[in-house]
Amino acid sequence: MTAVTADSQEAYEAVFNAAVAADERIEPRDWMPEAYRATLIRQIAQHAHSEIIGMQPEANWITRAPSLRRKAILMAKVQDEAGHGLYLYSAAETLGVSRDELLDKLHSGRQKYSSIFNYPTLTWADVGAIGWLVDGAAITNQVPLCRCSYGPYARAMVRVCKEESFHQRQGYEALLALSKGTPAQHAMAQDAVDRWWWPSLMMFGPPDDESAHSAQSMAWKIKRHSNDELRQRFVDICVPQAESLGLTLPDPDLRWNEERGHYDFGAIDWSEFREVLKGNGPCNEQRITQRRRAHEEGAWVREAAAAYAAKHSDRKTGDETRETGEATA
Ligand code: BYC
Repeated sequence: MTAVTADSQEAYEAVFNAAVAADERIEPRDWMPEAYRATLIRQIAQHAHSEIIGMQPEANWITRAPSLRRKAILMAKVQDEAGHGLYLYSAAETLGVSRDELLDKLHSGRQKYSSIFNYPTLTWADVGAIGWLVDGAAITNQVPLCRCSYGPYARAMVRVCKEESFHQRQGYEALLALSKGTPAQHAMAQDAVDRWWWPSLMMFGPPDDESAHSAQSMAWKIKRHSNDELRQRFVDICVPQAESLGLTLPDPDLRWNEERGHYDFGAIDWSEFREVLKGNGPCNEQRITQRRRAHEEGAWVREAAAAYAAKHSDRKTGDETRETGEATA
């Protein structure tokens, strides 16, 4: 971003607006409007929280995966989600908030995580449906975020999307195996898709005319597409994939619209979405209780890591002192 010479607020704002208009990246040390910073903190924190809460429904199946191969794959995937949380908390920290503060807001319900993770994983097929639909929806939403105007978030998204694309394929492959298996396995796959389809469409957020933040976030080039545009893109991708899987999407109104060049789909039950956001989804309480417990039980790990880092940095200072021949205080 070009250096700011004038010190007036308008001059800073003009430089910021010009950088956004020119598709340049805003970096942590650049001046930015406070509302831009707050919007990014809200979205990135919510995204980070979703990654770590999202570990729970899938981790539920690690001990019961049907083979060693499936278990190894699932463990790697759940571990990837933890990694995504770490990149995202680090990106949020560049905006001047601490990870402790963000976790505290998650644990006290002052920040959200994605609605999708408040649904239970009832059978092994749910792991496949999450990979195919939930990770698929996440990629559709996150690929445009690789071009987000805020540099650290955009860069984190590049790696996240590469990993999500593996996740999506493993889910598709696991569902395909079930769909082509015994009639009972096929029925299990169909049941999982029936339960995960509509909540996956809700992941994209409320319809455009009810989306409080979309207009401003798109003007700032944080979001590149509206919630409804991305939802439509996802439906268009999923319909042929469902056909290849030999599974049916649970929507009788789903049909190709030649004129629009898109699939039409049925009405989403937004009252369900609002209830889940209010904390009344099937697993809201379980997810947050488990998260708080994991945080408390992990206190000794954080303390040990901090003590190790402090010891390590003392030793490093000692080494440098020896090298320069300076006396230590
Ligand atoms: N769930 O004005 P809007 C993953 C809230 S993790 C809950 O449209 P915005 C994975 C919204 O926050 C993937 N809340 O908002 C992990 C706002 O409330 P506040 C997670 C939602 O921000 C493990 C209000 O509704 N992905 O892939 O412009 C295993 C009005 O909405 C939801 C991300 O986080 C929702 N679904 O647009 C497997 C992507 N939708 O904050 C997979 C990054 C909306 O004013 N985030 N709300 O209280 C985004 O792209 C945007 O934040 C959204 C919403 C599209 C989600």
